[in-house]
Amino acid sequence: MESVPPTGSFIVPDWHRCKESKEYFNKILHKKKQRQFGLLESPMMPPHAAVDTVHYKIFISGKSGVGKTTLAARLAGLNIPKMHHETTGIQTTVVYWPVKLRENGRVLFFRLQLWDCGENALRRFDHLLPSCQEQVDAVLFLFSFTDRTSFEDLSNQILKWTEQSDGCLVKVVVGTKFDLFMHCDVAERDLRKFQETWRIPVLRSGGEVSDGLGDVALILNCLAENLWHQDCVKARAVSQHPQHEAGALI
Ligand SMILES: Nc1nc2c(ncn2[C@@H]2O[C@H](COP(=O)(O)OP(=O)(O)OP(=O)(O)O)[C@@H](O)[C@H]2O)c(=O)[nH]1
Ligand SMILES: [Mg+2]
Repeated sequence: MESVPPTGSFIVPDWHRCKESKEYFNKILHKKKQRQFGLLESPMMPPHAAVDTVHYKIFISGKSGVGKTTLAARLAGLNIPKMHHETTGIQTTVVYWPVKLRENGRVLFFRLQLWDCGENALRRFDHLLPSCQEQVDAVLFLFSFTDRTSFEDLSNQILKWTEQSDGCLVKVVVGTKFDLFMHCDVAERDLRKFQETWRIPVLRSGGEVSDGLGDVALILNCLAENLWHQDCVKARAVSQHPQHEAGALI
């Protein structure tokens, strides 16, 4: 298993709090909230400060009601649903996130396309899962702090996705409803044990959106960092075995 890089190995953590990042973050903000970009839109920098954009597809996995749609809305700066309305098919949401690479100080825009599919729809219609799996770069595995069965099912979910992938899949676990601590059903020691076994980052989400970008930075930076690491590993493999790549193209 390829080890997960410690936080901050590849990208500058908390960069959104630095003054010099303002000109980049201003491009994804509108009235202090994340801007929504249409299909053909993207953040525009002036020509002298042009920035490359890297594209990724992220699938959000987890049982019905765990908070997939809520998390997608939170990450994109959209209104968070108060009620549970089952997602009846696939819903995609695009999030742009500027990142500064540690290695060379280069800035990149990460374009994360979040794929959220209602769990019941996924069971009902067989054609949905293959579309979600096609060329997916990362999976966010959700469990709810208020539902122990969702936590206990994580291992199955992770194994299933690992079998389907060719070894190149970023995996991040997010515990939702962390704000409902009175009803917490998953202890810290369970999380520690899980992390020791799986070596997958475990993040927390929940509560009112209060800290602007700070609320989502941890999850978006973690995704960006692991996606970048995965790309570096892939690039290294190609440079060490160029004949494999050439063979694949024939
Ligand atoms: N308090 C709290 N409520 C949450 C949180 N995340 C989700 N919820 C609530 O949980 C309910 C279900 O959330 P959804 O995001 O609709 O669930 P889902 O995983 O998309 O469900 P399906 O579309 O049926 O698969 C909603 O009422 C949300 O408001 C959270 O972090 N904290
Ligand atoms: Mg949903």
